[in-house]
Amino acid sequence: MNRTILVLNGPNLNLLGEREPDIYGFESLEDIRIASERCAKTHGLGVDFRQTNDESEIVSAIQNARATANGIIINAAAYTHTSVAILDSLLACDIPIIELHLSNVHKREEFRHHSFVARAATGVICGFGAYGYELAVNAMAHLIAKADAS
Ligand code: CA2
Repeated sequence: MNRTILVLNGPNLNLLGEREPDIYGFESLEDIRIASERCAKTHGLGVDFRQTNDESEIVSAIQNARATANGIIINAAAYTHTSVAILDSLLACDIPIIELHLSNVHKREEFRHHSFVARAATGVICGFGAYGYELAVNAMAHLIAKADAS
């Protein structure tokens, strides 16, 4: 059976590589998509990699993932810290969810320390830059294999 991970990226992440490399690194989101797909392939998994600046599109993508994906990796960007709507859609999913951030949000401003997404996540990865996406794909492969075995 084909297994797919939805990798969902929130607002402004389309600017990666263009601004603030000291915080977010030099890789573009396209570089990250390619690395994520390559990593997923080593586990026999597919990736549905998306970015949107629109909160309602994120909610709809999460709702659709209930029928089309085996796990969700989400970097909700600024919506991480504000969106109950995204949290509610994640809570309605019974597939594994990994919260991901490029930066170590706990080392940054106070308002980034709280995450609504974390309440729905199996685990959280932050502070590893673009490499965090590969860490998240590897962790998701483990969670999907565990779910398949049970
Ligand atoms: O560290 C992360 O991955 C964040 O999710 C990134 C968000 C931020 O609001 C979160 O607190 C942590 C911001 C994404 C903005 O991305 C940019 C990339 C390049 C230039 C400007 C913004």
